[in-house]
Amino acid sequence: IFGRDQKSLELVIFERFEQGKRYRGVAKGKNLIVIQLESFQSFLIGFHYNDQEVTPNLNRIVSQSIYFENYYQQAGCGNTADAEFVSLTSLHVPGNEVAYEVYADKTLEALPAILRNHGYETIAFHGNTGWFWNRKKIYPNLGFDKFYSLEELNNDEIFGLGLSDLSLYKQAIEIIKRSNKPFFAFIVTLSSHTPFLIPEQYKMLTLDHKHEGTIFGNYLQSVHYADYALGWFIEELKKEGIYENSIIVLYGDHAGIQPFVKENAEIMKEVLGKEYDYAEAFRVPLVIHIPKLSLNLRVQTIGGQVDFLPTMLNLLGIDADQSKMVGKDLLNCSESFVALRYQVPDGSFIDERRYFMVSPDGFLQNSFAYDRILEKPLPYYECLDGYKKAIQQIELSRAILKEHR
Ligand code: GP9
Repeated sequence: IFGRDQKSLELVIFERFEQGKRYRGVAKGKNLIVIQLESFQSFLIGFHYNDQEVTPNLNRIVSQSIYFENYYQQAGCGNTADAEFVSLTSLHVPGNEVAYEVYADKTLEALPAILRNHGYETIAFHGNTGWFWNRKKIYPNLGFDKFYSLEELNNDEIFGLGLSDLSLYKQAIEIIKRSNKPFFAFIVTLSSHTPFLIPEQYKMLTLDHKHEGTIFGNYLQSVHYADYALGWFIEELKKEGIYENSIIVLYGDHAGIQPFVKENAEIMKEVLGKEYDYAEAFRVPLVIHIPKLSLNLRVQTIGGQVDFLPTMLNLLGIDADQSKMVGKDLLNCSESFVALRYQVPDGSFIDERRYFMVSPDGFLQNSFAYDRILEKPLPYYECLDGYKKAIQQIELSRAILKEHR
Protein backbone atom coordinates (compact mmCIF):
# COMPACT_ATOMS: atom_id res chain seq x y z
CA ILE A 1 0.00 0.00 0.00
CA PHE A 2 1.62 3.21 -1.13
CA GLY A 3 -0.86 5.82 -0.10
CA ARG A 4 -4.28 6.77 1.14
CA ASP A 5 -6.77 8.93 -0.63
CA GLN A 6 -8.00 10.76 2.46
CA LYS A 7 -10.80 12.51 0.65
CA SER A 8 -12.71 9.42 -0.31
CA LEU A 9 -11.20 7.45 2.59
CA GLU A 10 -10.57 4.73 0.06
CA LEU A 11 -7.28 2.91 0.35
CA VAL A 12 -5.29 3.37 -2.79
CA ILE A 13 -3.40 0.23 -3.60
CA PHE A 14 -0.56 0.31 -6.07
CA GLU A 15 0.31 -3.18 -7.23
CA ARG A 16 4.01 -3.86 -7.42
CA PHE A 17 3.93 -4.50 -11.12
CA GLU A 18 2.98 -2.56 -14.20
CA GLN A 19 -0.81 -2.62 -14.06
CA GLY A 20 -2.08 -0.10 -16.55
CA LYS A 21 -1.93 3.55 -15.92
CA ARG A 22 -3.22 5.06 -12.74
CA TYR A 23 -4.15 8.75 -13.19
CA ARG A 24 -3.36 8.51 -16.89
CA GLY A 25 -4.34 11.73 -18.70
CA VAL A 26 -6.14 13.34 -15.76
CA ALA A 27 -4.45 16.64 -16.65
CA LYS A 28 -4.73 16.26 -20.41
CA GLY A 29 -4.74 19.58 -22.25
CA LYS A 30 -4.38 21.63 -19.05
CA ASN A 31 -1.93 24.46 -18.62
CA LEU A 32 1.07 23.21 -16.74
CA ILE A 33 2.64 25.48 -14.12
CA VAL A 34 5.78 24.01 -12.58
CA ILE A 35 7.40 25.92 -9.74
CA GLN A 36 10.89 24.85 -8.74
CA LEU A 37 11.22 26.09 -5.18
CA GLU A 38 14.73 27.13 -4.22
CA SER A 39 16.16 25.07 -1.34
CA PHE A 40 12.79 23.65 -0.23
CA GLN A 41 13.14 20.45 1.80
CA SER A 42 10.43 17.97 2.76
CA PHE A 43 10.71 18.49 6.51
CA LEU A 44 8.96 21.82 5.90
CA ILE A 45 5.65 20.11 5.07
CA GLY A 46 3.49 20.50 8.17
CA PHE A 47 6.43 21.86 10.11
CA HIS A 48 5.71 24.20 13.03
CA TYR A 49 8.34 26.29 14.74
CA ASN A 50 7.32 27.55 18.17
CA ASP A 51 3.64 27.23 17.23
CA GLN A 52 4.20 29.11 13.97
CA GLU A 53 3.34 27.29 10.73
CA VAL A 54 6.38 27.83 8.53
CA THR A 55 4.84 27.05 5.12
CA PRO A 56 1.04 27.40 5.58
CA ASN A 57 0.30 27.96 1.89
CA LEU A 58 2.34 24.98 0.76
CA ASN A 59 0.69 22.86 3.46
CA ARG A 60 -2.76 23.88 2.24
CA ILE A 61 -1.84 22.89 -1.33
CA VAL A 62 -0.38 19.58 -0.12
CA SER A 63 -3.67 18.77 1.63
CA GLN A 64 -5.45 18.96 -1.76
CA SER A 65 -2.78 17.31 -3.90
CA ILE A 66 -0.70 14.27 -4.67
CA TYR A 67 2.28 14.62 -2.36
CA PHE A 68 5.35 12.43 -2.79
CA GLU A 69 6.87 12.02 0.65
CA ASN A 70 9.98 10.12 -0.39
CA TYR A 71 11.24 12.17 -3.29
CA TYR A 72 14.95 13.02 -3.47
CA GLN A 73 17.19 15.60 -5.10
CA GLN A 74 19.58 14.32 -7.77
CA ALA A 75 21.52 17.49 -8.59
CA GLY A 76 25.27 17.68 -9.03
CA CYS A 77 27.61 20.66 -8.77
CA GLY A 78 25.23 22.66 -10.98
CA ASN A 79 22.81 22.82 -8.02
CA THR A 80 19.60 24.55 -9.06
CA ALA A 81 20.28 24.22 -12.76
CA ASP A 82 21.15 20.54 -12.40
CA ALA A 83 17.86 19.97 -10.59
CA GLU A 84 16.13 21.57 -13.57
CA PHE A 85 18.06 19.38 -16.00
CA VAL A 86 17.26 16.08 -14.27
CA SER A 87 13.61 17.00 -13.83
CA LEU A 88 13.05 18.19 -17.40
CA THR A 89 14.96 15.39 -19.16
CA SER A 90 14.77 12.31 -16.88
CA LEU A 91 18.52 11.94 -17.36
CA HIS A 92 21.30 12.18 -14.84
CA VAL A 93 23.67 15.12 -14.47
CA PRO A 94 27.44 14.52 -14.81
CA GLY A 95 28.05 15.25 -11.10
CA ASN A 96 31.32 17.14 -11.05
CA GLU A 97 30.40 19.26 -14.07
CA VAL A 98 27.37 21.43 -14.72
CA ALA A 99 24.81 19.68 -16.93
CA TYR A 100 23.68 22.96 -18.51
CA GLU A 101 27.25 23.56 -19.69
CA VAL A 102 28.26 20.04 -20.72
CA TYR A 103 25.00 19.28 -22.54
CA ALA A 104 24.16 22.80 -23.74
CA ASP A 105 24.30 21.94 -27.45
CA LYS A 106 22.20 18.82 -27.27
CA THR A 107 18.62 18.81 -28.45
CA LEU A 108 16.92 16.59 -25.91
CA GLU A 109 13.46 15.08 -25.57
CA ALA A 110 12.83 17.37 -22.64
CA LEU A 111 9.46 18.25 -21.12
CA PRO A 112 9.23 21.68 -22.83
CA ALA A 113 10.14 20.21 -26.24
CA ILE A 114 7.56 17.43 -25.84
CA LEU A 115 4.86 19.88 -24.78
CA ARG A 116 5.68 22.25 -27.62
CA ASN A 117 5.14 19.37 -30.04
CA HIS A 118 1.73 18.94 -28.43
CA GLY A 119 0.69 22.54 -29.07
CA TYR A 120 1.82 24.17 -25.84
CA GLU A 121 3.49 27.55 -25.48
CA THR A 122 6.55 26.98 -23.29
CA ILE A 123 7.82 29.79 -21.10
CA ALA A 124 10.57 29.86 -18.45
CA PHE A 125 10.93 32.48 -15.70
CA HIS A 126 13.90 33.10 -13.44
CA GLY A 127 14.98 36.23 -11.59
CA ASN A 128 18.71 36.09 -12.29
CA THR A 129 20.61 36.96 -15.45
CA GLY A 130 19.97 34.78 -18.47
CA TRP A 131 23.54 33.57 -18.63
CA PHE A 132 23.63 32.27 -15.07
CA TRP A 133 24.16 28.52 -15.35
CA ASN A 134 24.06 28.93 -19.15
CA ARG A 135 20.27 28.93 -19.15
CA LYS A 136 20.01 31.36 -22.04
CA LYS A 137 21.87 28.93 -24.25
CA ILE A 138 20.29 25.64 -23.23
CA TYR A 139 16.65 26.67 -22.70
CA PRO A 140 15.87 26.92 -26.45
CA ASN A 141 17.43 23.48 -26.95
CA LEU A 142 15.27 22.07 -24.17
CA GLY A 143 12.24 23.43 -26.02
CA PHE A 144 11.42 26.72 -24.32
CA ASP A 145 9.86 29.27 -26.68
CA LYS A 146 10.58 32.16 -24.34
CA PHE A 147 12.78 32.81 -21.34
CA TYR A 148 12.14 35.77 -19.07
CA SER A 149 15.24 36.45 -17.01
CA LEU A 150 16.40 39.55 -15.15
CA GLU A 151 17.20 41.28 -18.45
CA GLU A 152 13.60 41.02 -19.69
CA LEU A 153 11.84 41.52 -16.36
CA ASN A 154 11.21 44.68 -14.38
CA ASN A 155 13.91 44.78 -11.67
CA ASP A 156 11.59 46.42 -9.16
CA GLU A 157 12.54 44.38 -6.10
CA ILE A 158 15.93 42.73 -5.85
CA PHE A 159 17.42 40.97 -2.87
CA GLY A 160 19.59 37.93 -2.28
CA LEU A 161 20.50 36.45 -5.63
CA GLY A 162 17.97 38.30 -7.76
CA LEU A 163 14.37 39.29 -8.25
CA SER A 164 12.09 38.68 -5.27
CA ASP A 165 9.68 35.77 -5.59
CA LEU A 166 6.70 38.11 -5.25
CA SER A 167 7.87 40.29 -8.12
CA LEU A 168 8.65 37.21 -10.24
CA TYR A 169 5.17 35.79 -9.68
CA LYS A 170 3.52 39.17 -10.33
CA GLN A 171 5.29 39.53 -13.64
CA ALA A 172 4.85 35.88 -14.62
CA ILE A 173 1.10 36.07 -14.19
CA GLU A 174 0.86 39.10 -16.45
CA ILE A 175 2.72 37.16 -19.14
CA ILE A 176 0.94 33.80 -18.87
CA LYS A 177 -2.51 35.34 -18.86
CA ARG A 178 -1.79 36.66 -22.37
CA SER A 179 -1.12 33.16 -23.70
CA ASN A 180 -3.72 32.10 -26.23
CA LYS A 181 -2.93 28.38 -26.14
CA PRO A 182 -2.23 25.87 -23.40
CA PHE A 183 1.02 26.88 -21.78
CA PHE A 184 3.82 25.35 -19.79
CA ALA A 185 5.18 27.93 -17.34
CA PHE A 186 8.39 26.91 -15.61
CA ILE A 187 9.09 29.24 -12.70
CA VAL A 188 12.40 28.93 -10.87
CA THR A 189 12.28 30.85 -7.59
CA LEU A 190 15.24 32.46 -5.85
CA SER A 191 14.34 34.29 -2.63
CA SER A 192 15.07 31.28 -0.44
CA HIS A 193 18.62 30.90 -1.72
CA THR A 194 21.48 30.42 0.71
CA PRO A 195 22.54 32.30 2.89
CA PHE A 196 18.81 33.04 3.18
CA LEU A 197 19.12 36.75 3.92
CA ILE A 198 15.92 38.66 3.18
CA PRO A 199 14.83 42.23 3.99
CA GLU A 200 13.75 42.87 7.60
CA GLN A 201 10.14 43.62 6.63
CA TYR A 202 9.80 40.09 5.21
CA LYS A 203 11.07 38.32 8.31
CA MET A 204 7.68 37.34 9.63
CA LEU A 205 8.58 34.55 12.06
CA THR A 206 9.56 35.09 15.67
CA LEU A 207 12.77 33.17 16.28
CA ASP A 208 14.30 31.95 19.51
CA HIS A 209 17.31 34.03 20.43
CA LYS A 210 19.56 31.00 19.92
CA HIS A 211 18.45 30.65 16.29
CA GLU A 212 18.85 34.33 15.34
CA GLY A 213 21.60 34.74 12.77
CA THR A 214 22.01 31.00 12.18
CA ILE A 215 21.60 29.33 8.80
CA PHE A 216 18.60 27.50 10.26
CA GLY A 217 16.94 30.71 11.48
CA ASN A 218 17.60 32.56 8.23
CA TYR A 219 16.37 29.54 6.26
CA LEU A 220 13.05 29.49 8.12
CA GLN A 221 12.52 33.21 7.52
CA SER A 222 13.28 32.94 3.82
CA VAL A 223 11.11 29.87 3.14
CA HIS A 224 8.30 31.50 5.11
CA TYR A 225 8.56 34.52 2.82
CA ALA A 226 8.76 32.26 -0.27
CA ASP A 227 5.62 30.49 0.96
CA TYR A 228 3.84 33.83 1.38
CA ALA A 229 4.72 34.76 -2.21
CA LEU A 230 3.53 31.32 -3.40
CA GLY A 231 0.21 31.82 -1.59
CA TRP A 232 -0.22 35.17 -3.33
CA PHE A 233 0.44 33.56 -6.70
CA ILE A 234 -2.12 30.78 -6.19
CA GLU A 235 -4.82 33.28 -5.17
CA GLU A 236 -4.00 35.42 -8.20
CA LEU A 237 -4.25 32.39 -10.52
CA LYS A 238 -7.76 31.89 -9.14
CA LYS A 239 -8.71 35.57 -9.62
CA GLU A 240 -7.43 35.52 -13.20
CA GLY A 241 -9.40 32.36 -14.03
CA ILE A 242 -6.22 30.41 -14.82
CA TYR A 243 -6.29 28.08 -11.81
CA GLU A 244 -9.14 25.77 -12.82
CA ASN A 245 -7.61 25.08 -16.22
CA SER A 246 -4.16 24.34 -14.88
CA ILE A 247 -2.17 21.70 -13.11
CA ILE A 248 0.22 23.21 -10.58
CA VAL A 249 3.35 21.28 -9.70
CA LEU A 250 5.80 22.26 -6.99
CA TYR A 251 9.12 20.71 -6.11
CA GLY A 252 12.24 21.53 -4.14
CA ASP A 253 15.48 21.70 -6.10
CA HIS A 254 17.97 20.67 -3.42
CA ALA A 255 18.85 20.91 0.25
CA GLY A 256 19.17 24.32 1.84
CA ILE A 257 20.44 23.24 5.24
CA GLN A 258 23.58 21.24 4.58
CA PRO A 259 24.16 18.40 7.05
CA PHE A 260 27.96 18.57 6.81
CA VAL A 261 27.91 21.93 8.63
CA LYS A 262 28.16 21.09 12.33
CA GLU A 263 25.85 23.85 13.55
CA ASN A 264 23.17 22.84 11.02
CA ALA A 265 23.36 19.17 11.97
CA GLU A 266 23.10 19.98 15.70
CA ILE A 267 20.16 22.37 15.35
CA MET A 268 18.29 20.10 12.97
CA LYS A 269 18.79 17.10 15.22
CA GLU A 270 17.29 19.01 18.11
CA VAL A 271 14.42 20.39 16.05
CA LEU A 272 13.50 17.15 14.22
CA GLY A 273 14.25 14.88 17.15
CA LYS A 274 16.39 12.57 15.04
CA GLU A 275 19.82 12.48 13.37
CA TYR A 276 20.04 14.95 10.46
CA ASP A 277 21.80 13.02 7.70
CA TYR A 278 22.04 13.19 3.91
CA ALA A 279 19.00 10.95 3.54
CA GLU A 280 16.91 13.61 5.31
CA ALA A 281 18.64 16.63 3.75
CA PHE A 282 18.21 15.27 0.21
CA ARG A 283 14.46 14.70 0.67
CA VAL A 284 12.65 17.41 -1.26
CA PRO A 285 8.90 17.83 -1.73
CA LEU A 286 7.08 17.00 -4.96
CA VAL A 287 3.49 18.18 -4.97
CA ILE A 288 1.08 17.78 -7.88
CA HIS A 289 -2.07 19.84 -7.60
CA ILE A 290 -4.89 19.20 -10.04
CA PRO A 291 -7.58 21.71 -9.00
CA LYS A 292 -10.68 19.81 -10.13
CA LEU A 293 -9.57 16.53 -8.54
CA SER A 294 -8.78 18.03 -5.14
CA LEU A 295 -6.96 14.89 -4.02
CA ASN A 296 -5.35 14.37 -0.67
CA LEU A 297 -2.98 11.59 -1.58
CA ARG A 298 0.33 10.83 0.04
CA VAL A 299 2.58 8.62 -2.03
CA GLN A 300 5.39 6.83 -0.26
CA THR A 301 7.08 5.36 -3.35
CA ILE A 302 10.75 6.26 -3.27
CA GLY A 303 11.95 8.24 -6.25
CA GLY A 304 13.97 11.20 -7.39
CA GLN A 305 14.00 14.09 -9.80
CA VAL A 306 14.88 11.72 -12.63
CA ASP A 307 11.32 10.38 -12.24
CA PHE A 308 9.64 13.75 -12.69
CA LEU A 309 9.23 13.69 -16.48
CA PRO A 310 7.68 10.19 -16.83
CA THR A 311 5.31 11.00 -13.96
CA MET A 312 4.20 14.23 -15.63
CA LEU A 313 3.76 12.62 -19.05
CA ASN A 314 1.38 10.06 -17.57
CA LEU A 315 -0.76 12.75 -15.92
CA LEU A 316 -0.79 14.82 -19.10
CA GLY A 317 -1.68 11.72 -21.13
CA ILE A 318 1.27 12.21 -23.48
CA ASP A 319 3.23 9.39 -25.07
CA ALA A 320 6.91 10.08 -25.61
CA ASP A 321 9.94 7.92 -26.33
CA GLN A 322 10.73 6.73 -22.81
CA SER A 323 13.68 4.64 -24.00
CA LYS A 324 15.60 7.94 -23.86
CA MET A 325 14.70 8.46 -20.20
CA VAL A 326 15.94 6.61 -17.15
CA GLY A 327 13.23 7.61 -14.69
CA LYS A 328 9.95 5.92 -13.81
CA ASP A 329 6.37 7.07 -13.49
CA LEU A 330 6.02 7.30 -9.71
CA LEU A 331 2.27 6.65 -9.84
CA ASN A 332 2.62 3.47 -11.87
CA CYS A 333 5.89 1.85 -11.01
CA SER A 334 7.01 -1.46 -9.67
CA GLU A 335 10.03 -0.22 -7.77
CA SER A 336 10.78 2.14 -4.93
CA PHE A 337 14.36 3.27 -5.40
CA VAL A 338 16.52 6.33 -5.85
CA ALA A 339 20.15 6.65 -6.96
CA LEU A 340 21.73 9.44 -4.89
CA ARG A 341 24.19 11.81 -6.57
CA TYR A 342 27.11 14.13 -6.14
CA GLN A 343 27.56 14.96 -2.45
CA VAL A 344 27.62 11.21 -1.92
CA PRO A 345 29.53 8.97 -4.36
CA ASP A 346 27.73 7.28 -7.24
CA GLY A 347 26.31 3.90 -6.27
CA SER A 348 24.72 5.35 -3.13
CA PHE A 349 20.99 4.67 -2.97
CA ILE A 350 17.86 4.50 -0.88
CA ASP A 351 15.15 1.89 -1.26
CA GLU A 352 12.30 0.72 0.96
CA ARG A 353 14.58 -1.13 3.34
CA ARG A 354 18.09 0.20 2.84
CA TYR A 355 20.13 3.38 2.90
CA PHE A 356 23.54 2.85 1.34
CA MET A 357 26.11 5.60 1.14
CA VAL A 358 29.31 4.67 -0.69
CA SER A 359 32.46 5.55 1.24
CA PRO A 360 34.28 8.62 -0.15
CA ASP A 361 37.45 6.47 -0.29
CA GLY A 362 35.70 4.26 -2.87
CA PHE A 363 36.09 1.06 -0.81
CA LEU A 364 32.65 -0.48 -0.69
CA GLN A 365 33.42 -2.31 2.53
CA ASN A 366 33.87 1.07 4.25
CA SER A 367 30.46 2.30 3.10
CA PHE A 368 27.54 3.21 5.33
CA ALA A 369 24.86 0.54 5.02
CA TYR A 370 21.71 0.80 7.10
CA ASP A 371 18.46 -1.10 7.51
CA ARG A 372 15.79 1.60 7.64
CA ILE A 373 13.09 -0.76 8.90
CA LEU A 374 15.03 -2.51 11.66
CA GLU A 375 17.04 0.68 12.35
CA LYS A 376 20.38 -1.06 12.51
CA PRO A 377 23.56 -1.27 10.40
CA LEU A 378 23.75 -3.82 7.60
CA PRO A 379 26.76 -5.64 6.18
CA TYR A 380 27.77 -3.73 3.03
CA TYR A 381 27.46 -6.82 0.83
CA GLU A 382 23.72 -6.88 1.47
CA CYS A 383 23.52 -3.65 -0.50
CA LEU A 384 25.58 -4.61 -3.54
CA ASP A 385 22.54 -5.27 -5.77
CA GLY A 386 21.27 -1.73 -5.08
CA TYR A 387 24.75 -0.32 -5.63
CA LYS A 388 24.92 -2.01 -9.04
CA LYS A 389 21.44 -0.82 -9.95
CA ALA A 390 22.34 2.80 -9.14
CA ILE A 391 25.57 2.64 -11.14
CA GLN A 392 23.78 1.00 -14.08
CA GLN A 393 21.14 3.73 -14.14
CA ILE A 394 23.78 6.46 -14.18
CA GLU A 395 25.75 4.66 -16.90
CA LEU A 396 22.65 4.12 -18.99
CA SER A 397 21.92 7.83 -18.75
CA ARG A 398 25.49 8.65 -19.85
CA ALA A 399 25.14 6.32 -22.83
CA ILE A 400 21.83 7.93 -23.85
CA LEU A 401 23.39 11.39 -23.61
CA LYS A 402 26.43 10.29 -25.59
CA GLU A 403 24.22 9.04 -28.41
CA HIS A 404 22.21 12.25 -28.49
CA ARG A 405 23.28 14.95 -30.90
C1 GP9 B 1 20.87 31.44 -9.95
C2 GP9 B 1 20.43 30.25 -9.19
C3 GP9 B 1 21.50 29.83 -8.27
O1 GP9 B 1 20.40 31.49 -11.25
O2 GP9 B 1 20.02 29.22 -10.02
O3 GP9 B 1 21.11 28.81 -7.46
P1 GP9 B 1 22.16 27.69 -7.00
O4 GP9 B 1 22.46 26.87 -8.18
O5 GP9 B 1 23.37 28.41 -6.48
O6 GP9 B 1 21.43 26.92 -5.93
